[in-house]
Amino acid sequence: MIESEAWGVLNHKEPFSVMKRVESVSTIMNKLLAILSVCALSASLQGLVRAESSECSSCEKSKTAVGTEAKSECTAAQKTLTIKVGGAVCEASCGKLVTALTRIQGVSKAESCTQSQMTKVSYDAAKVSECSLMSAVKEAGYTVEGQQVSLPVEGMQCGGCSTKVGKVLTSLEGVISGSACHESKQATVMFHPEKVSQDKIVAAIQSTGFKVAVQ
Ligand SMILES: [Cu+2]
Repeated sequence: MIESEAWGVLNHKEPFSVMKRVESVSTIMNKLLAILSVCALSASLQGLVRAESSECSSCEKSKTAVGTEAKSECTAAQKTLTIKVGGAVCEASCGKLVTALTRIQGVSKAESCTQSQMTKVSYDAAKVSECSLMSAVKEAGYTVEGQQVSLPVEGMQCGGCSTKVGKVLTSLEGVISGSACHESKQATVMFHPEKVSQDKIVAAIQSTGFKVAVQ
């Protein structure tokens, strides 16, 4: 495939006839092939990295938005908190909530959706804790109705496996909703952070025999 692409490039490149005097056809073709394969390799590598660290996509965005300042925040301590917030039902209240959150030191990005009432906060876990973020939401006059996490689950092969995981999740005290998908290899759980911890959720999933890849 790469070879035919290389021929296409060769046939359409105009400066090729000039270069022909200096270098032989095979030398140039070899060089082009080398360049093409490097491009293809780096593209596939980028794809791989992107697929593995989808968590980091939000800080990729903030990097381009805020510039070099945000670059240092793209570390292992970068985390995302997704919560369902009660009271943020209009553009104005969502805006107020987002402003309150982004004012906190360590928060790189906050976004809120009026329709789903979901608020997503990207933060540096070394600077601010999940708990203080939720306190800030309450202080701003809103309620935390639930926290949502997506956990990578290994070993699910079919719908039966995901149903098994989903069942154990929904039977857990403090879990509002929970489901798993064997295709995306993910479990998505909405829970009351005061009633059940993320560790307990992970333990419940692992009790079904599937492994949760710890983030
Ligand atoms: Cu199965």
